[in-house]
Amino acid sequence: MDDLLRRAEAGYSRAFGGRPAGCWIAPGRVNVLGEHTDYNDGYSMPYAIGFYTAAAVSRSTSPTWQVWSEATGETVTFGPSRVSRDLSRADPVPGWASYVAGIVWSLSTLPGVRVGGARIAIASDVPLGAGMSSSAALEIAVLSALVDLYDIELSVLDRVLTARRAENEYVGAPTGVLDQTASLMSIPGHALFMDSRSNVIEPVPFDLEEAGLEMIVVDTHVRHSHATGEYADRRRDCERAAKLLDVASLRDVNHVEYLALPDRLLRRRVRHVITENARTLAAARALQDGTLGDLRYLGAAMTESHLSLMADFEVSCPELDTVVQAAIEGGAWGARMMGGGFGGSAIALVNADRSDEMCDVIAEAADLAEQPSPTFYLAVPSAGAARIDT
Ligand code: GAF
Repeated sequence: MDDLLRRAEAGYSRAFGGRPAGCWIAPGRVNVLGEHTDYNDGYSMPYAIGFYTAAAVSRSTSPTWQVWSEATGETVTFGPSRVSRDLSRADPVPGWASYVAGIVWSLSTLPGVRVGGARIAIASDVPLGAGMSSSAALEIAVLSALVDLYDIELSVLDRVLTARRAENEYVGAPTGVLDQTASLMSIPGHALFMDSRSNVIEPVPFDLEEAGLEMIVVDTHVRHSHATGEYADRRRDCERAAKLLDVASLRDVNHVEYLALPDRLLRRRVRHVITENARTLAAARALQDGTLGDLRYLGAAMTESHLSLMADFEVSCPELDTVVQAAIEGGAWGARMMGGGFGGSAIALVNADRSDEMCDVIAEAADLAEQPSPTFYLAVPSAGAARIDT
């Protein structure tokens, strides 16, 4: 963490001179269970990982936003016209800076809120584009900074919704609230049981170390953006099915009712959402009331989740399947693809004393399948966003 903060501050000094008013950090996330459920009003169970994005920020007197990024070495500058609602569609700020511009835009559309200019330096340890929500980490770090620096009163839920709106309406990625919620609200040693309908978030004990377990994240290096077609296609399938079934969202459908859908593909999509919600709810309740006994018993539900995402929701890819199969055959308690899918990362729940061996087994499987050599990370349940005084 010290190194990350130093890099953000040093970047700030190099790009803008002087010292920032403060540093705000926000983490990436994994999701234990509950995939493609958030935009169906359903359940999920993410937690923040110990990889953070840091934003070293100061207010500026002019109404412009200057954003330097360590990853690109470039400074992007934008002004009010480029974050206005109309121009956001016709003339958006391009690339990674669109997440920052989206936050400024989203905040500025809230009633009574005025966001002044800022100088922002970004450094990040969250692997980019690997399905660990580097974009939500960036959004939440910048949002937290602007909210503090401009004394904007915003509840935690409104922060989540403001960040999601930036992503949906400015960047153009039709995502749910999973990533922003995890980045903002996570608690060390816990996962968050999220109900995306009521927006009630309940921390559930998730102490991997105490259980002698580790969660390995395996980045397949297959890249996919949620702003492109397939994620939106799945979302549309769900909305179409809900409409045909005459319900507000797929949260309201049970195992019998969905059989009324004539279209097999839609039935598969709905079956995933129903079973994924059931798995996540059962796991969260068992963790809450202590009946699970041991975290390793979550493994079977994780693997079932993968099969459902692969066969029914069709969002996996050969590289993710290779990782999951190798992990299971190698003795993991469970494994699954994670996040939106079509690439990115898988997670595997393993005995801590076997995690090195597991990485070797997975790397060998990728090699045999002639797929890119994966990168491994440990996902320790960590704290959500914070201001750090340096
Ligand atoms: C991505 C989205 F950003 C989330 O909102 C969620 O839908 C997830 O894919 C799938 O569960 O991470």
